[in-house]
Amino acid sequence: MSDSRIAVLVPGKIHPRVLAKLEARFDVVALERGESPKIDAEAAARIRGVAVAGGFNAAWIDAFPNIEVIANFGVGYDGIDVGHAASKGIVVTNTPDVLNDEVADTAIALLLNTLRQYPQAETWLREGRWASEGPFPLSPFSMKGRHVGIYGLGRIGLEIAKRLEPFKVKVSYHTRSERDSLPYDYYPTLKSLAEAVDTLISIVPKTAETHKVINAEILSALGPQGVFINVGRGWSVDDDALIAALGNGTLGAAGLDVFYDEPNVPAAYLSLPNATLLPHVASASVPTRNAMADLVAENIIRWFENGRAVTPVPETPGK
Ligand code: A2R
Repeated sequence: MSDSRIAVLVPGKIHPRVLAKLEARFDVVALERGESPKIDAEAAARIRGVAVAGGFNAAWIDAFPNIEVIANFGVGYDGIDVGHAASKGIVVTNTPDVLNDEVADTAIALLLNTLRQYPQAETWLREGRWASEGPFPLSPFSMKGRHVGIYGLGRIGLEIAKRLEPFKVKVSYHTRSERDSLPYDYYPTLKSLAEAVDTLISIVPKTAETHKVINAEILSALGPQGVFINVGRGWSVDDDALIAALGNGTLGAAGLDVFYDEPNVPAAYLSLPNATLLPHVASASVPTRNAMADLVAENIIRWFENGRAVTPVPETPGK
C-alpha cells in the first residue's frame, strides 16, 4: 500500500473486473460485511471512494469521514442510504442503461415461460415422460391476444414495451407521470391499469411508495386468466396475497425473478405449479455484468480524474 494512491473501499464481494480495474489505479481496501466496518480510524480516514454490490448503510457511510463517491453495482441502489450520502455531499452512482436489453429480454422470456410452461415441458422430456406418457399437456395460457400492463415505464420498462410489439399484444402502462409521444395507453393508477389488462409486468424501483403495492386487490383485478411478472423488486409484492391468489385461482400464473428477502424464497412458491421462478438472473450474463463492472470502475476513475461521475443518481450531486 502506498500513501500516494487514493484508497478505495470494497466491502464484501464484487465482480472481479471491478477489482482489476480499480487495483490498477487505486489502493483497494477489502473489508468483510457486517453491522459496522472492522477498520482502524487512520485507515478509515484514507478511504475516499467505495465500490459496492449490495448495501452500504448510514453506519458504514459514517465510519469513513472522507468518502466522496459510492459506486453501486446495479441500477437499483436501494441498498445504499442515498439520503444520508446526499446530506454529506457524497455522490452515489449506479449502472443504468447497460443492462436494459438483458433485463428486458429476461422479462419476455419469463413471461413466455409463465404462459407456455416451457421449463415444465423440458422437464417432462428430460424425465422420459414424453415417451412413456405422451405429449406434454397443453398450456392453459398463451401470449396471443393479451393486454400487457407495464408498471414502471422507465429505461427498462420501455425496452420491455418495445419487445412486446412484435408479439402483437396491446401494451399499456402506469407511472406517476405520463410519458410523452408513446403509442401506449397511460393509466393514472396501478389499480386502473390492473383492471384494464390481463398481464402485469412490474419494473419499478424499491422505494417507500412501492412497498407491497402488488396486493390482493391488484391481483384480483388481473383475474383468473391474469398473469403477473416481476423483474423489478420483490419489495413491491405482498407475497401472502400472491401465494393465496395463485393457490385459489384468483390469479392465473406468476413469473418471478426477484423476491422480498433474497436469496430466501417462500416455500409456498415452490409447491405452486403456476409459479415460474428464477434466482434474480435478469442482468446475469457475462457480457452485461462485464459492462456493469466497467461502469462501476469508470464512475470512480472519472470522479478522481476530473470530479465528474459518469452516472450519478438523481438524489445526489453529480458535479
Ligand atoms: O413514476 P415515474 O414517472 O417517475 O416513472 C418511474 C416508475 N416509478 C413509479 N411508477 C409508479 N409509481 C411509483 N411509485 C413509481 N416509482 C417509480 O418506474 C419510471 O418509469 C420507472 C423507473 O424507471 P428508471 O428510473 O428508468 O429505472 P430503470 O433503469 O428502468 O430500472 C428500474 C428498476 C431498478 O430500480 C431496479 O429496482 C430494477 O429495475 O432492476
